[in-house]
Amino acid sequence: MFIRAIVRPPAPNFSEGLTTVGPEAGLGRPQFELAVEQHAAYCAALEKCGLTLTRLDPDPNYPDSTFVEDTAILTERFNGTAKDCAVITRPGAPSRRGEVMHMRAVLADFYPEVLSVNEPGTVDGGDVCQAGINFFIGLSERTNEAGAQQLADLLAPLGYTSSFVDIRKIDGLLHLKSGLAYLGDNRLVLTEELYDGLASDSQTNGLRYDHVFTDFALVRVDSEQAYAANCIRVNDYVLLAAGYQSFEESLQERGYQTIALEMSEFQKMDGGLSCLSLRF
Ligand code: CIR
Repeated sequence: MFIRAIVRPPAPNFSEGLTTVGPEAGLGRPQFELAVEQHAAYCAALEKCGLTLTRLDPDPNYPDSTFVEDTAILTERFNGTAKDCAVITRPGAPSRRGEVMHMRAVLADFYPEVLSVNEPGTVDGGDVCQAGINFFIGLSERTNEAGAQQLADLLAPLGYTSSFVDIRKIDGLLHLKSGLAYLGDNRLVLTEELYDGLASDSQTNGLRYDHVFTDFALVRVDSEQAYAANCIRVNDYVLLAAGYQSFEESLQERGYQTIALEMSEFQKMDGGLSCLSLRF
């Protein structure tokens, strides 16, 4: 379960952050006021889930800093034997590296020790998906093998296992969690693209794709609903992007209470729902 979250509202120059979407994709540039409104609704949803929020000030020095999830890995408290921990990442995008300095200071208020990923490793929190005692760590444009290995080595003595998932050949997936989410109850959500991409890659490396997700029930999300796969289970609710009716219904049919949130302005900056908070 989660009891707290750290969030940081977008700064007025939020639209100057990194994005692959571009105006030509038809989504356009984000509107700051609307992003602030959407962020406020997101925070209210986290509070409805029972979380106490630490609200950091917007930071115009780092236009992408509203995507706090990329700066740290915080473990979910669950009924297991593994120990809680906090790891400060080393983001893969050079323009985002400085974001971690402030986050380290913030986390020091909550954790007696804050671990770190160091050079030459890079890790974005968006590539790290905890599923109980196991961490799925995406190898991506942002997270390299050295970073993934460092993170796995930090987690192992605390009682966690790690599995690496190579998404570098899967088009359109910035982070592993852009296409993968853990719902609890031993259930993973994943996009068709991720599922099929891992399957076709496995033909070349000789691994069976389902070995990556052995023992999990899988909820596959159709291509048209793919953006919504980046959902988050927070205690009694699943938060997901608004406008993805069939996926939302499939969650409800499985017994989840859902909260749908407008995410358009963050989507324009390649951001998903998970990346707007660090939950712990
Ligand atoms: C970036 O490219 O770093 C930001 N514009 C978006 C980061 C989104 N983070 C995430 O999905 N974990």
